[in-house]
Amino acid sequence: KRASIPEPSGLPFIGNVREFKSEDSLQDFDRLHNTYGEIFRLRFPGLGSCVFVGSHKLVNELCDEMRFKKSVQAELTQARLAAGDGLFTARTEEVNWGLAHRILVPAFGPMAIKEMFDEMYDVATQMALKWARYGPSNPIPASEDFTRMTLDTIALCSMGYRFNSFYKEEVHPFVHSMTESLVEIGNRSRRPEWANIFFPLSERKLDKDIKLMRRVSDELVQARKADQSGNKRRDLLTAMIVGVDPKTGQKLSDENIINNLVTFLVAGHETTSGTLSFAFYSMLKNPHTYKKAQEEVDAIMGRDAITVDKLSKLKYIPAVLRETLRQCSPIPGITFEALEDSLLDGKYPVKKGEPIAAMFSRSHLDPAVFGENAREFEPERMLDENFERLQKEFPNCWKPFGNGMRACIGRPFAWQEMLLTMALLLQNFDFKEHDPAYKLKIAESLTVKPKDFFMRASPRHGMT
Ligand code: MNH
Repeated sequence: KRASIPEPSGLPFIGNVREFKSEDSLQDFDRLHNTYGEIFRLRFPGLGSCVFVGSHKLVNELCDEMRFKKSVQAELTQARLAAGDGLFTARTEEVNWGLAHRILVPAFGPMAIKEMFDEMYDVATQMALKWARYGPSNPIPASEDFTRMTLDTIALCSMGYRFNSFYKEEVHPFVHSMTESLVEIGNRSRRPEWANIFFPLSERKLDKDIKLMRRVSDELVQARKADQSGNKRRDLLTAMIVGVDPKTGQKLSDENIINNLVTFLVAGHETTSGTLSFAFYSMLKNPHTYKKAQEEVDAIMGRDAITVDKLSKLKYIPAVLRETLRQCSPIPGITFEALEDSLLDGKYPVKKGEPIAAMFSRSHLDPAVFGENAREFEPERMLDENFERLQKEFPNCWKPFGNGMRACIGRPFAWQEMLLTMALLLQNFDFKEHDPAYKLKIAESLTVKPKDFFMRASPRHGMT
């Protein structure tokens, strides 16, 4: 009882590209799922095809590492121009993935992350001071400032480098090149390789931007290696320079260290920033959740300094973050491929190697798991006990950090940074929407985040 995977009819030469016509592609995917069901295939001539799945049941099947693996194609192949065989863009079979994974897992462990707390606090406080000075009548560009904060935080914690984004109107040249190259990497992934010859200016600019990012990263590595000051920093850069793989006894090459520095800077900030913006957007649209979150912070922190220990006592705020990541995953889908020709759901044939995208933007809203109110923001369902029960009954129903051995290595880092930021902000400010009529718009690059989202902040304790 084989079935064929539904496919919208395409056009010669351009295939299904016309399906992407809404303000953002998430709306297009939602529409396609509504039309074709929880699985369909799109074809992009010159680029190949991709199967998209949007139900919990099918996503759960893809998470089986005996049958499927992470697929590095399309955008991820293009991203290799900048990040090479860094952890995110490496194929699992590449020697350097296993090597860097084994060396870096301990560097992202609970002790190491705790040690980064003071530097995270340092950067988060810079943002809070800026917001205090904005005062209650100026709109705060939430997404932009969260991006300044998360970028400064990952650079400071991972390699001891200060971008000082809160002290500059202009972004740092590294950040400029990173943003520009991500756009071009996106453009490149939407055209066949042979067409690049028609974009010589973009190609040259991309090359220049990538060279700049890699030169800055290289300078950081060389500066650290040459540092004779008895500097005892134990950050990710140190781990990569001195770390020895317990399995092979090998160390990382300079080339691979640079690939991973670029990887951390990119992967380590957009996602965290997007989650914080979505969290504040959702809380402000659902004021009872905002009130509960602030009451929790007041009960646990009072007006005292925030500590790692106090963060671990929070119950509701983690639920707010989990609920945010369920509804608005900054990485709205990840791509798998079958290890062998295979049948999905026992009936849909897929060929070995064809990319299959697990769309969390859809599967995280599956009524079979989350009920008829799946599209409502309800942090209660994500409180520890409920969250555990849900995951037991519906394995892989919440996957914002990816799957299995290729899951996010930065999760504990992001979690601590997000809890700290939420606590610090709710402790010190009362927030309002800048424009109550604002409806969520999505900005897309490699990740998604809110576009044009502004808030107002009144200092609560005469903070100056
Ligand atoms: Mn992160 C992989 C989501 C924060 C560094 N991350 C992934 C994947 C998802 C993801 C999804 C899997 C991608 C795939 O299968 O193709 N990451 C997030 C989210 C946040 C996040 C939602 C914040 C919220 N990530 C961070 C931070 C860092 C980081 C912070 C760095 C400090 N992530 C990575 C790296 C990988 C990754 C590195 C690749 C890991 C691997 O494949 O070995």
